Amino acid sequence: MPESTVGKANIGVVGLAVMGSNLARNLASREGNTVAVYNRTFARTETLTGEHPEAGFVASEAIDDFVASLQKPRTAIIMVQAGAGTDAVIDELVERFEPGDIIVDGGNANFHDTIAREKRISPTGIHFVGAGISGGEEGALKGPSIMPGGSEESYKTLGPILASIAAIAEGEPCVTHIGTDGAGHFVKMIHNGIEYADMQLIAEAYDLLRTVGGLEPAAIADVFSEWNKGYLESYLIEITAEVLRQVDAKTGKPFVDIVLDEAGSKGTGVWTVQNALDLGIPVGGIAEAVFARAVSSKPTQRAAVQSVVKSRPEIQKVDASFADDVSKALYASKVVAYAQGFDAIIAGAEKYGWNINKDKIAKIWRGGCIIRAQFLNRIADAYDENPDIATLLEAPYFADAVAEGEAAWRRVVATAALSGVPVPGFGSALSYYDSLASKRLPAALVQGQRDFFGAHTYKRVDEDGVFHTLWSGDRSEIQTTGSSH
Ligand code: NBP
Repeated sequence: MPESTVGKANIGVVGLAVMGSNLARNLASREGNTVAVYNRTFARTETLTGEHPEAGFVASEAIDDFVASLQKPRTAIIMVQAGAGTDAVIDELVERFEPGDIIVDGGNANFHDTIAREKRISPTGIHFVGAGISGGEEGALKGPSIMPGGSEESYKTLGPILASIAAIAEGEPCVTHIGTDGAGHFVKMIHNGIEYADMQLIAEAYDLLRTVGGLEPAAIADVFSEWNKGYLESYLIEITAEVLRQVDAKTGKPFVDIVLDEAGSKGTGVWTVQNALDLGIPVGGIAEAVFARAVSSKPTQRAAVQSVVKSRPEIQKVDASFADDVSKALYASKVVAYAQGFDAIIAGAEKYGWNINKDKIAKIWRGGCIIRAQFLNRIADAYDENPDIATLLEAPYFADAVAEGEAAWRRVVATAALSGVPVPGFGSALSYYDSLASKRLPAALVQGQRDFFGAHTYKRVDEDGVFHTLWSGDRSEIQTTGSSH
C-alpha cells in the first residue's frame, strides 16, 4: 500500500453492503474522522469510493493494507452478515490487531454470541465490543441509536467516535455505554422486541378503527396524524399514517388492502421472548406480537377455521368517542409493553452482571431508532426519579395515565371481543395489568393442583413454612422442609 495511507484513518469499517457503506459515509461526514474501508469483495469497495469521492475514504483491497491504514489504537467496525461472516472477519482482524486495539461488531448478533466472542478475544488484549445499531439504512447514514457493550476502557476511544455519528435527541447523542460484553446486543434485542409489540398494538388500533369504527384507511391515516401530535407521538405512528394514506398505483385501492396479510420477521422478536422466558420475565406484549405474526402466516389453518365457522359476531355499534377510546387503550397497552421490556432489561442485567442505567437507555431510544418517541422522556424521568421502582406502572406519571385511560381500555377490549376483532396485544396488556392489580390471583388454585398431582407443596397465607396435603391419604396437612415452592 502507498506509504501515505499508513496509519491515516482513525476508524475503519469492514463490510460495505447497505449498512456498512451508509455507516462509513456517516462517519466520513463528521469532522475529525478519516475512514478506512474494506470489503471481502473489492468491487463493492470500488463502487462506494467511486460514488462518494467526497468522503475521502482510505480504501484497501487487502485486509493487511486495511489494518495498516488504521491509527493506533486501531478501531474497526464490522458490518457484515451476522453469524459465520462476522466470525470470519473477527478472526482476520484478531490475527492482525494488537493489544489495546478495538473490534466492534455493529451487526445484529445474538448477545450470547457476543458474550462468547468477547470471552474468546479478551485474553489477546484486544477489545471486542458488540454494538447494537438501530435505525436501518437511513439511520446508519443520518444518525442511528447506538447501544455499545464491551469494556469501559474501549468506550473511552469508541465513545466520541460513536457520539459523532449517532442521532441527536434534545441535544444529546443517542449513544451510551450500556454495560460490558453482550449488554449492547442484549438491549438492542429488547429494543426490537418492544418494536414488535408497538407495531402490533398500532395494527390492532387500525383494525378496530376500520372494522368497528367503519373508517377507511385514508381517514384512519388522518386519525393517526392527529394522534401523532399528542401523547402517542412516535415514529411508528407517523409512518403508519403514511402507509395508510398510500394508494396502490395498479388498482387504485388503498395500499394496505393489496398487501398479503402474512407478517414476516427476522428473529430478534423471537430471541427476546426466548430470553425473557429463560429469565422468568413476563413479556406478554412482545410474545403476543411475535405470535400474531406467526398466526397471520398460517394460511392453511386460517382457511380451515374460516371454512367451519358458520357466522361471525355482529360488529358492535360505537359512537364518535370510539377513536378516543382506542387511543387511550393503545397508550395504556403501550405503557405495559415498555414496562415489560424494561423488566427484561433489568433481569438480563442482573443475570449477566451488567451495570445498566435505565434512564440513559430510554434517552438513547428517543432518536435514530424505530421506537423513537417523546414517550421515552417519560420513561427516563420515571427511572431518573426513582431507579428502584418495581415496574414502570408504579411511576406516578404512568399510574395516572393508565388510570385515566382504564375505562376506555376495558371498553375497547370488550368491544373487540364482542365484535370478533382479534386484539392479542390490547387484551394481554389489560390482563397483565389486571393480574398485577388484583389482590388475589387464582395462582393459589394452581398451587393446589400442583400439590395434588405432584406433591409440589405450597405456602400458606397465615403461617410461615412449606406445606403438603396428603391428597391420596386422609387429606391432612403436613409441613415439609427443603421443597421447592
Ligand atoms: P448483509 O447482512 O447483507 O451482509 C453483506 C456483507 O457481509 C457484505 O459486505 C459481504 O461481503 C459480507 N460478508 C458475508 Br455475507 N460473508 C462474509 C465473510 N465470510 N467474510 C467477510 N465478509 C462477509 O449486509 P447489511 O444488510 O449491510 O447488514 C450488515 C449487518 O447489519 C448485519 O449484521 C445485519 O443484520 C445488520 N443490519 C442492521 C440493520 C439495522 O437496522 N440495525 C438493518 C439491516 C442490517 P461481500 O460483499 O464480499 O459478499
